[in-house]
Amino acid sequence: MKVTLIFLLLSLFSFQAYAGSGADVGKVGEAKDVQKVIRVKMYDNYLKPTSYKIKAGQTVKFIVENKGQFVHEFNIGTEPQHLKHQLEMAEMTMMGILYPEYIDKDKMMEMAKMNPSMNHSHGNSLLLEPGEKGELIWQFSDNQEILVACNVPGHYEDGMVNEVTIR
Ligand SMILES: [Cu+2]
Repeated sequence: MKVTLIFLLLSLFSFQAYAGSGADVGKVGEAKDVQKVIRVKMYDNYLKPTSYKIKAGQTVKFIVENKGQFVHEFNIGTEPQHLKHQLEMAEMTMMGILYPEYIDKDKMMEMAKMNPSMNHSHGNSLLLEPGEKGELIWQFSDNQEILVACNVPGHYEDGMVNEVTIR
């Protein structure tokens, strides 16, 4: 059980933890390299804009706001990566960390203490409560299969998944 928890939280905080088995979709970018800023609003259950046009190698800053009544995630990955992450999100729900309207952050932090490598909250994903705003800087690869999605249980199936066109 303990091992499962560490793996789960590691996956949550660090993209690398589950990128190993998947395709290369890029990496965390640096503020000085930002070439494009995209504002994203998350609703119940869809994202705006609904598609993104990005150049291969471009560093993009996403300013993401949760305008919905439920917790939503902004996550950059391929379909297999999203499907894998959905299992972890479902596990978070079962453990009483992730609720439809909020995240039990104390519980999440308590579990993160078990592994010091979880200190960096940067990655390919933002998990936001209603009203919360977050930023993510990502340098895209030339992968044509990249999707932006929310992996909160049920939301992907509901249509919270958008295509990224890499030119
Ligand atoms: Cu969602």
